[in-house]
Amino acid sequence: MTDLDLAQLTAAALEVAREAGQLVLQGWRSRPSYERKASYADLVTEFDLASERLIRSRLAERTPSIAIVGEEQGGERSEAPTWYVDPIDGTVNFAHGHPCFAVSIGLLVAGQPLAGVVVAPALATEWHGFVGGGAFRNGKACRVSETTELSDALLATGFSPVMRRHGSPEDNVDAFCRVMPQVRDLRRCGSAAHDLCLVADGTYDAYWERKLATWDIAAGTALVLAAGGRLTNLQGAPADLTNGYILASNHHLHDALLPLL
Ligand code: 2AM
Ligand code: CA
Repeated sequence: MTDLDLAQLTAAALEVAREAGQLVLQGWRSRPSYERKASYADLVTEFDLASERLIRSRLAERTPSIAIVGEEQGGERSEAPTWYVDPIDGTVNFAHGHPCFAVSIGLLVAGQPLAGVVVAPALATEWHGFVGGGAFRNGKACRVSETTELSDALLATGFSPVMRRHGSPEDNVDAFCRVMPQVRDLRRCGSAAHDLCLVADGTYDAYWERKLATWDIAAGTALVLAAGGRLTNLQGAPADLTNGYILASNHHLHDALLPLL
């Protein structure tokens, strides 16, 4: 599909994400001030902005031929190899001092997630990998789980601010209520990038969400695929990372979950 050196690109992005993670960690639990973007639940802090500036300048030095699209500064979407940067995924958590937030950098080529790095500095945990090259958690190879029964499964989901706008006909609450009684338990931790990494490393057996942004999921979906997982939209068709309706699973539970979502 591509003659990019995915191992080299992933290694470069991991170093950049680590540096951004250390920058962001300095602001964690400092009660950073924030501004509301589209809604009361869609925030930006000075650390989101500083993290994206740092990531952009480092990526431009290290991988000058790869385009960049970031949550805070935008960029041009195309079929060409592009880094999708979320300088802090889980900004609401970050702003409230909750540890589930991450720096996320994913590589898309023709819309397909091929490589990803996610660094969660307050959890001292990082994931990296690329499709065909495996996935790694803190440097150790990881894979999706082997769970085959919903009753044995730990799942995760989320409610993006777009989804939660009052009166949305596509409210994820209905799906949450259908899945909850069928599974061992269901988490909602507020960072899509982190949730996807926990599918990739076998902690969660599956994760779904609606209306995410491409930068929320570019890295995490690449890691799920690198770790042997399955990724579709909520109808079982190929996932479209531009509209952000995704189900990521360990394969075994995928077909049982689709009708519930
Ligand atoms: P963020 O913190 O980078 O904004 C919560 O379930 C998830 O929704 C997080 O990954 C969060 O990412 C994401 N999210 C927040 N605002 C969003 C928006 N306007 N569109 C899509 N996803 C969003
Ligand atoms: Ca963000």
